[in-house]
Amino acid sequence: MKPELLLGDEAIALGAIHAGIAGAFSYPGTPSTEIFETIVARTQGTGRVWARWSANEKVAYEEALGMSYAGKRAIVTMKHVGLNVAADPFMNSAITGVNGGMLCVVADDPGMHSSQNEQDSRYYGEFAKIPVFEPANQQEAYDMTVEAFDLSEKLKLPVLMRIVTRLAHSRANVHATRESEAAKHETALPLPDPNDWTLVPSNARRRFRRLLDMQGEIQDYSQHCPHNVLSLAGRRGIIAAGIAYNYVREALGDTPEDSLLKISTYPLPLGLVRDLVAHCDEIMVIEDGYPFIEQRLTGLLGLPGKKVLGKLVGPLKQDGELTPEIVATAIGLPDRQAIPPAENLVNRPPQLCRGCPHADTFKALIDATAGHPSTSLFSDIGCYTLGALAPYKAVHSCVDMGASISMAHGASRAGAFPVLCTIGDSTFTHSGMTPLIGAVRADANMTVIILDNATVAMTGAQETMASGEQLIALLRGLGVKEMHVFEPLPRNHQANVELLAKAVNHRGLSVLVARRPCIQLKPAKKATVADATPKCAECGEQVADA
Ligand SMILES: Cc1ncc(C[n+]2csc(CCOP(=O)(O)OP(=O)(O)O)c2C)c(N)n1
Ligand code: SF4
Repeated sequence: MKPELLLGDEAIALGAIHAGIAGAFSYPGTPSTEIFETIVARTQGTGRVWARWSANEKVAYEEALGMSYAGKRAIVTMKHVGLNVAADPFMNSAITGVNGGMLCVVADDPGMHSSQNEQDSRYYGEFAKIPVFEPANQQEAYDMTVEAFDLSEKLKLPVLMRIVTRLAHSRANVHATRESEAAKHETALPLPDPNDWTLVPSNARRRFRRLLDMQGEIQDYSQHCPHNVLSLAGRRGIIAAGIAYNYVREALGDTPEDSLLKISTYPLPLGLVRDLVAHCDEIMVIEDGYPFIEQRLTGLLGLPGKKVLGKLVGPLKQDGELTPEIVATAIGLPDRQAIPPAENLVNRPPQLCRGCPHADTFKALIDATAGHPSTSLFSDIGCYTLGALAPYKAVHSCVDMGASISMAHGASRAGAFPVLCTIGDSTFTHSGMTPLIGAVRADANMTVIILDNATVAMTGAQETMASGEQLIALLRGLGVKEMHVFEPLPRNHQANVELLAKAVNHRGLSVLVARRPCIQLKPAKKATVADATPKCAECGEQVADA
């Protein structure tokens, strides 16, 4: 079979299809988005795989868990912070266990290329006490995905796969050798015992005991997993995990003088780690993300008689992403310079596209609040977060998805005035609806501006859950009374400033919807997703001169 040149994300997608998944569940987030998109592209029209974006990662996880309960294989994918959102079902699914094989793939982003933190998902795997896979390259990403489903079904536990940006978004040849296995999983497994899945305390205690009792079996799998490889040579040992193993191999060549332990599964293969430590005087741990392995190796008191290097005592930094150059220097090879970018490539700071509807909303907001020097504007996460940068400099906080509305509510209760928040249509259905219910009930003194550009623009224009009149109906259903729609366009600027100023001065909650499609949407999509002429939801009149 001819190899295919695949992104790490694409390799995982192909592995999941070949493992016989019946469903893929996800909420977009860089660098994980392409896993789901590849599954959709490669299975479209076959009727074999259900794949629609979910409202958020918790929903995606639970949908996958439901499919697993019903006896079919399911994959759920997300970026690292998505697992915070899905943490509740994630932790509890380790107690219920799974029926059909279930794999959760989480893409970490060391270096924060497009994220608000660089948390390391391996801690979640240890926290839930389930097996974790960390592929070192695209071929392993494919192979391990298929193996993860088999393991999940064997142990009746969910399996976590942790990847990082560089693996997700770089390409290598992949031999997809397991295609024929998909057919074996077409028939659903029998339904499980409901007592195992109903986590009332008596059942949960019994199931947690089962999880604890299985730890030996999980450790045994890790110990014998062929993806963990120990080669003993010199008295310096290097432990390298995931993609960091590639960097080490690139630096050391094919016949390294050092002893080398490649780690690709967790819990750590204890026997292999012990053998390396016994053989070596000095051990260097190289891992992308937090010093997860290093910390477990040294514990509280260190390793008597051994020198351990890595991120805790150096030479590696605890923050940022590893690169082949950083790793080579840490190992003690002569400094290598990364290939510099072409001279004619200028550094371009992120900014809103020219003609972006969010830009017109921020311009109107700035003018509407000009008389209020103590304005607090809580933003959310999306393209509009760029309202924090020049020339707008209008945003005062951005913490996590959905936080704009809840933080604004909290600030208004502390007496802050005026309090505004901006939230995109996708972020609103992801996690903005619940805090809005609270703000409506309490008639919080704040102004919520929902930026309805009819798409999930920031992650590549995926479909949004509610836009146009659907969004208005949703807001009405949540009990919003004071509500207006405006179209953020330069020609509407003055009318929009007046509308916003009125809302800001209104005592109590007001909700405004800035409705205009993202200019990057294809014209056909724009026409179908946005209602042509926005009408004010409150009075029914055409807004401004749209
Ligand atoms: C928990 C979590 N999941 C996913 C993401 C990735 N992400 C950032 S913003 C965003 C949604 C943006 O859509 P929207 O709110 O509609 O704003 P737009 O970009 O369209 O302006 C997503 C999915 C994230 N940062 N955090
Ligand atoms: S992609 Fe769309 S929403 Fe994002 S900055 Fe560009 S025009 Fe604005």
